[in-house]
Amino acid sequence: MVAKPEHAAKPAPVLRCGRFTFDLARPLVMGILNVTPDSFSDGGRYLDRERALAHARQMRDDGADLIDIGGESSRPGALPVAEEDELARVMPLVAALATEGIAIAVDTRKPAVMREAVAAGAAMINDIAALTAPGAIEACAGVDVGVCLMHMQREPQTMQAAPSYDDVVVEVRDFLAARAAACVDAGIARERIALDPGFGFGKTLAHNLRLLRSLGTLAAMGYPVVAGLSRKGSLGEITGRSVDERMPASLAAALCAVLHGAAIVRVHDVRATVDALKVWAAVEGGA
Ligand code: 7PM
Repeated sequence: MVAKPEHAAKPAPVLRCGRFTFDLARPLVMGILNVTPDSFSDGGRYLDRERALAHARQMRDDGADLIDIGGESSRPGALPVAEEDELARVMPLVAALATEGIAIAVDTRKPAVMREAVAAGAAMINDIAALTAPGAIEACAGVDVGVCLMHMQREPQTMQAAPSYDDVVVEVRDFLAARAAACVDAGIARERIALDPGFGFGKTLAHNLRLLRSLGTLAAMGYPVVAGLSRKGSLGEITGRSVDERMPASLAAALCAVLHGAAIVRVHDVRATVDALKVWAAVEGGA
């Protein structure tokens, strides 16, 4: 066995998502596209669609590396959305924005939506159920799409009723490790997998804070870690602010997540987050 010289060039870590290869030397910003019922009421009105497209382009201009587009099915307390409604709401946006060269993540649990999204040029599938639906792994294998595997305890309708763990970090880590292994076994390349502890998905404030402090433990599995804390309830609990007043708390949370090892932050306020990360990078770059 030949010992590797200490100075041997280590391949820079990357995340491959379709035609995009992201350099993980700096944190990535995933912008959340607003497709709430009030701003996108019937899933097809021209003005609603134009507004969503304009919002996505603004986030791209503000420095988002990826734009996450989702139906409503992942919102805590939300009822499942019919497949045809989800497709009608999401696919025109995916097709238009992917054509413009924007890296699009599609937030879905449904294999049929995954397949259509990939066909329309989506770069990543972001699944709050970590590809556990029958056929979901198969929909993402054999194509070059990236996948974000998220941990969730129970279902969105009931998950915040009484979240409980013996050890939240161990349970989240073991679940994500098992899901990543299932994906690798199915032929999804390691470089296409990201992991997410799922802040707020069946977690109390104390659980979320422990997970945030332990992102390094998750990152040690060798996959980039996604952190989604933007505007979430835990930030409201800490600050007493309503959801539309949580931008400063969200910035602090995103920065904390990066300091603890997150490679990707999923945020609403792209421009402010990019500025915060630039300051952090300038400080670290001088070290
Ligand atoms: C209402 C409440 C609407 C909460 C939407 C939400 C995550 C996600 C969501 C996350 C990944 C939100 C959530 N959260 N996907 N989808 N990680 N990968 O705050 O934390 O956006 S939905």
